[in-house]
Amino acid sequence: MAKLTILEYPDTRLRTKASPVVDFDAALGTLIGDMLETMYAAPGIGLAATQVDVHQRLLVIDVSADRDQPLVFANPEILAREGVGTMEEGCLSVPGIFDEVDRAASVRVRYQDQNGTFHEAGFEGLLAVCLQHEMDHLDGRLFVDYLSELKRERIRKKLEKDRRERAAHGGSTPVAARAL
Ligand code: GNR
Ligand code: NI
Repeated sequence: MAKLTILEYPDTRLRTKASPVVDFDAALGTLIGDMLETMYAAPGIGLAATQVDVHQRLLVIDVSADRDQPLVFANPEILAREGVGTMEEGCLSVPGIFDEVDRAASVRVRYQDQNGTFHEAGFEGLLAVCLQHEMDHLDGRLFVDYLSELKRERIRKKLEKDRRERAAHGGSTPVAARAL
């Protein structure tokens, strides 16, 4: 297993629209293992392939308290949405920034597992929010896109400054490692 590098806003590679997963082979299994390792190490509750510069429609999630219930979604599609709810979101690609986003409260999703088998299931709560957040990544969207232009510009400037300081002082601008 290997920990992968997570792209950070405003890296334009995060804007890539991912292509469907077509090969459900050993290499996909390796990528999934590496994405899970990267997500757990971060730590995060989800990770989309886009964030590690792999532009396939693949994402992993684990919202369990014990971090022992990994979920894998390939080629996910939302069949139906219900209700709306607001949650404070964060993103490993927008480190240290948290803000409220409105999303569907529950979603019905069709997806494939790592063997290519199709599934259909309903999700709600944090899992539904995380799924929508990750599926946005696969279409090149970030949670900051739902904020005002003013907030987005402030965030971009802060992250560019953080990045410059990290480069200058060899690496440690503290980033809130809370909850996520
Ligand atoms: O770790 C994460 N936490 C989180 C919290 C609220 C809403 C969405 C998320 S996803 C995020 C990890 C990440 O950036 N996935 O793309
Ligand atoms: Ni994210």
